[in-house]
Amino acid sequence: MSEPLLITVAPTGAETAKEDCPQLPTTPEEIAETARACQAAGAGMIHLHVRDGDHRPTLDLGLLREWVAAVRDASDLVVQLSTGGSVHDPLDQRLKVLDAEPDSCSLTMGTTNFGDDVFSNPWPFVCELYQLAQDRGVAPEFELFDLGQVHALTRLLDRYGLPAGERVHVDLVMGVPGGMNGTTDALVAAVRDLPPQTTSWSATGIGRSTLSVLLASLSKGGHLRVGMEDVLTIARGVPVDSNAQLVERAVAIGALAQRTPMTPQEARVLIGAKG
Ligand code: KMH
Ligand code: ZN
Repeated sequence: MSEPLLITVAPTGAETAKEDCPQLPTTPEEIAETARACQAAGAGMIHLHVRDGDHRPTLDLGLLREWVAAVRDASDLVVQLSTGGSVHDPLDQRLKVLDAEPDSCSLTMGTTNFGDDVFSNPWPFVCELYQLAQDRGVAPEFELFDLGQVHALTRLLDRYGLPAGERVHVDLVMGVPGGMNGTTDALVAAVRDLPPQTTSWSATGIGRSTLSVLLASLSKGGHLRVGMEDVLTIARGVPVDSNAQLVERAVAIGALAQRTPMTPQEARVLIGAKG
């Protein structure tokens, strides 16, 4: 029997402006409705970036807590907070994200050119954030933007051991201008080199690489991340209506590969989240 399919939805991100994309969920009410609709469509986990009252990215602890509570009220989704934030967020504030007590946190394994910007993840920061997640019992999702970061994950696990929940869940973020290509060949190379401690992995392709990465991941037995953080069109020149539309498409393509969406509870077990 085929393994159930984890679909993570990344609904907002930190890099798209509300005025450029009014359907982007940027308020607690919109994120609650998004969580409800995406769970109904087949998502098991949500990767959250929080926005302030002006729809701008923020790491304000009060707002982080409010968004986590809004998602928990509206759904059973595993709540993963981004510790990547926006390319402009300072490292010390990114460490404080864990104070909002998410089930999971993203943890990027190295610095990446990010279009014209730099997504900064120096090694000492990565180590500090990882040990904090271990201490707090928060399940990390290791985000890998290039092959060097696959190697860095091996180093991290060898030096500091397993996460608190003893599961190693990886997300390959492909097609960022500055990171690895969003191609089948790049995905195969990254999966081949994942450390042996890896227990599950998903992949997402940014922009026009979204479908090729989705299909490559399914063909290698991986899981999926979809959402408006990563892609804003459903077909060339056609804007996405809602995050649920992207989840529904992932469910439909997953069904062709004989994969059934995981429930949030199954997702919790898969990644080693508490509760
Ligand atoms: N916004 C990107 C610079 C994460 O969430 O951990 C970083 C990002 C990764 O989205
Ligand atoms: Zn993110």
